[in-house]
Amino acid sequence: MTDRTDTPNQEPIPTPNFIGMLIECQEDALAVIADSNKAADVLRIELLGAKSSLSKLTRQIRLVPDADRAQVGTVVNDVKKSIIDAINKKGASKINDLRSSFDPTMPGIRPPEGHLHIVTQAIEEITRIFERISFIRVRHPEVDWDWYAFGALNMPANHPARDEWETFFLETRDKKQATRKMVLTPHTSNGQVREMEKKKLPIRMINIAKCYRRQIDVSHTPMFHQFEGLYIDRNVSIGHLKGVLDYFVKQFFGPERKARIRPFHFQFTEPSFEVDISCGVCNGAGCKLCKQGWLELGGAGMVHPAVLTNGGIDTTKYNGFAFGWGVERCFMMKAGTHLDDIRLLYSNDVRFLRQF
Ligand code: FA5
Repeated sequence: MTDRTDTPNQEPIPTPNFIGMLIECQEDALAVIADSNKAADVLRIELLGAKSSLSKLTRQIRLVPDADRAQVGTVVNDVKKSIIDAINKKGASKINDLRSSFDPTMPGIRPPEGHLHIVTQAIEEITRIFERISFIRVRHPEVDWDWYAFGALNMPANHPARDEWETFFLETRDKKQATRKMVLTPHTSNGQVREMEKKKLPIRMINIAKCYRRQIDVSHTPMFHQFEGLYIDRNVSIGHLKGVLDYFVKQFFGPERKARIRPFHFQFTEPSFEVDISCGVCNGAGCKLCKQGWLELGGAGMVHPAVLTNGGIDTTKYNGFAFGWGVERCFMMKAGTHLDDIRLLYSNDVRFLRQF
């Protein structure tokens, strides 16, 4: 498009010349609109904006004799209107073109489908397995009073056993403004006494929740999940505990995987055990993830009478067992996952997550 105002002009412009230049500007603009595929907004800026040839020419109207300015102004307005009309018409015809080429019966483009995170999938599977033997999934706080996480579990303040949980503590104030300790729950065992306080017996609880500890390496993350089983009834024995653990291992890991129970110590169970499963990465030969072919999944034991008493349960009539295992560790040990670093689960790398 020719710019008729390239050279700043201070000389008077005869009215017919100015009108001639306006008409040329209009013709150029209409030709641009006809040939261009640009959007209406872009054309509006290009042809009518402050830097357009028309605007620059209009600014020179002061060089037209005073007596003719009103007449020239009318021509300027007409030229502008014709350009605006042409741009609008072009925009409308583009939409009509699109409308006529749009076939609503064509199959749509399917958006990519995601899936639940693998830890959520594992939680759902674990829930289903325990539901089949009448355990009920419950939820308890993931930020809880120190009492439920430790005190009620037979670990009074300053008890050395608390150190094993590498806990994040929060200082809070209760209703009376007294300082009280809360914790980011380091295990799901805080749900034990909370469940007993519901006063509904027998208890068949499966509590799955987030846990937090100051730990990170190939088999530890600062946030992970545990599932806590609690069974309280009359005449519960270690045989019942072993039966439930065997049932879970066969259902979740497959009939060929082996579990073993080792004597251990927890303040809140007596006797206590740790449960290991043969490593699914090295098939028991030993690798960087496991300890000589076995990976610890969690703890278990018969609920300590002090814990039952803290939950208001009559220990002359009732007893029970509890277990608490890591969800991520269980998922890693499942046949076919071949995961040798727990941190991968939370790396949020979709190339990794899409595989499951
Ligand atoms: C406990 O937390 C006990 N509350 C378990 C228990 C419940 C014992 C009921 C008796 C009766 P432990 O600290 O060993 O125990 O943790 C249990 C499991 O949680 C571990 O075996 C492991 O599978 C998982 N786990 C613990 N810390 C982490 C972590 N930082 N990252 C990932 N998984 C973890």
